[in-house]
Amino acid sequence: MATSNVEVARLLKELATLTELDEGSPNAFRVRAYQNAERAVLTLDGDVADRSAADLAKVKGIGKSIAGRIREYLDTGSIQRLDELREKHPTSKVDLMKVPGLGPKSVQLLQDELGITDMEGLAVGLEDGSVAQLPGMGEKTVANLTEAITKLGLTSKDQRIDIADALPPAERIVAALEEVEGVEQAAYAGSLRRFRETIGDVDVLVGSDDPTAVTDAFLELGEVDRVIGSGETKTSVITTDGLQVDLRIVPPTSFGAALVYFTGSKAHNIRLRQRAIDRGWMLNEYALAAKDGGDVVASKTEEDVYEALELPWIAPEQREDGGEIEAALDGSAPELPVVEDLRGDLHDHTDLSGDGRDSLEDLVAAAVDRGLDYLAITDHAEDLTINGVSREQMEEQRHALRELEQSRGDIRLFHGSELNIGVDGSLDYDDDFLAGFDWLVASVHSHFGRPVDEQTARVVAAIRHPSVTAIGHLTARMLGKRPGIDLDLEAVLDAAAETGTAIEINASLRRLDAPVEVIREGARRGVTFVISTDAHAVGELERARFGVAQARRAGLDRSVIANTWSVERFSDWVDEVRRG
Ligand code: DGT
Ligand code: CA
Ligand code: CA
Ligand code: ZN
Repeated sequence: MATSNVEVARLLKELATLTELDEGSPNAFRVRAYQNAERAVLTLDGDVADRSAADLAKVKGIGKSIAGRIREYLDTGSIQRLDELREKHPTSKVDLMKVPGLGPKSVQLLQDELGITDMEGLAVGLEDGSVAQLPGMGEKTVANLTEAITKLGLTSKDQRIDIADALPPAERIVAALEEVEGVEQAAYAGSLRRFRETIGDVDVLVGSDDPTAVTDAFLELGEVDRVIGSGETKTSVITTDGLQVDLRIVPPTSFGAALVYFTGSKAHNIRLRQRAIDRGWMLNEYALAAKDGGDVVASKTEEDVYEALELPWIAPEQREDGGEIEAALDGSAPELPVVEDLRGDLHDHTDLSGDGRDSLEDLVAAAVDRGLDYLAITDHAEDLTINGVSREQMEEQRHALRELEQSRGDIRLFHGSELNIGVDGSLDYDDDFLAGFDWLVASVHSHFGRPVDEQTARVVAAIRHPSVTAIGHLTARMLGKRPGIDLDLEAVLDAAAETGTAIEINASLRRLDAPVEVIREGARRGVTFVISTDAHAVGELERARFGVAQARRAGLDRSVIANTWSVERFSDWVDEVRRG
């Protein structure tokens, strides 16, 4: 994607957030308009910079006034409205909105009544009881807020960033560094490579014999906002997104050893170092070598280092000293999935529901391009007020889908829907109509705050429905924004195992749902999983790899992931699940 598209999308997102704060509502028309425009820019073909304001206003999702603001940025380098909003609402206030339970109205109230504009102020106000005195802040709310800021680690001193905000800039930086002359290898390491949900800082590693050239190129990247420190082989910066990036440059021959070292985790590294010591060697970021800087045993690739330590290469997502070394040694390690194992995608939206961007034809063509053998189309069912699809539209789509499948002949299509699990466990349409679909994902999209027994009952009811084949984003969490619903996981997972209804691993970086611990427990209980992109646009099919990484972090064996199966096996299994 063109750099300017990424930049413009980022500014539109900031405008949406600041407007939400300014207008006191996440549903304000202007907030929605900026959000729609952000999506439109991210999925736009070609460079925004090549389009006039009038052309931009013709793009679906971009209105005339926003088109003007985009052009203003492209022509002048700034947007006056954005500067005004930034002035009025400092970043620390925006951070406050990330605390679950605090919306734009209450953030404004905190400022107006108590002068609280940042996380530290909130922590103090919660402790001294002044927050509890505010209208609408009952004892319960205060307790929830206190728990939320502790749980999310959202204190001003120890800010961690959601993986969704860290991964795209890290990938852009690595891609840019790979283009620099003399760079032989480049990768991100650290917690990001281990695929943790939150990231302290991004560690980038480069193998090159010309560290000066690499450092210069790094500092010239558009994303670098300020430099914290820069030496010959180590440089730390803060990006324009507020992300800390540590760059290390090592000789290409040391790249494998350095990648092991900086991927961590510390606990995993300690175990490796012990195995080195046991063999009379030492292990550092340059090599596995004889003691006192003697002969190098291994250093060029990670595989070499692990092999010398008499271990198979261990997947980065597993490196937490959570039993992965023992499993590797006794041969009980799972066979982890890779993205090429996925032969189908089972949760995909077209432009038939209001929030999908691309047509059925385009989505199917893109799935074929990705080498998929099967695809389920699952537009939102009628009960989702904003985006739901009526029966008639569903029937028309089914007809179009069957014709497309026939005429193409190169992919198997399943006609499905994403149903809404009502607060009482009821589903959209009626049972007869539901029986007419090939594949049904049922998901929680509302009533997130109910007590655990109600949430468990509604989800178990959906699992037990004969036509439902998978549960979408099980906990409905939004990382950093909204905790998952309270569920009795044992009851839910046992019901899924018993009925065969699959639990989805939703690949959106904002969701990564089911969470890792839930996947692990589900696997122990015999649950079948699917890895789904929940794509709302062609470009989002690509995020399958994040769902795979989530499964790898959970140590899930690929044999229990239904969309790694051949279409024949998958289809037989669906029939079985639906027969009960
Ligand atoms: P983060 O940034 O807090 O999300 O977590 P990490 O794991 O990325 O930690 P970070 O950035 O401090 O360091 C990156 C990796 O470098 C870490 O996973 C292991 C390695 N590392 C850092 N400091 C040490 C150390 O003192 N000893 C050893 N053995 N390894 C270290
Ligand atoms: Ca790090
Ligand atoms: Ca670091
Ligand atoms: Zn969906």
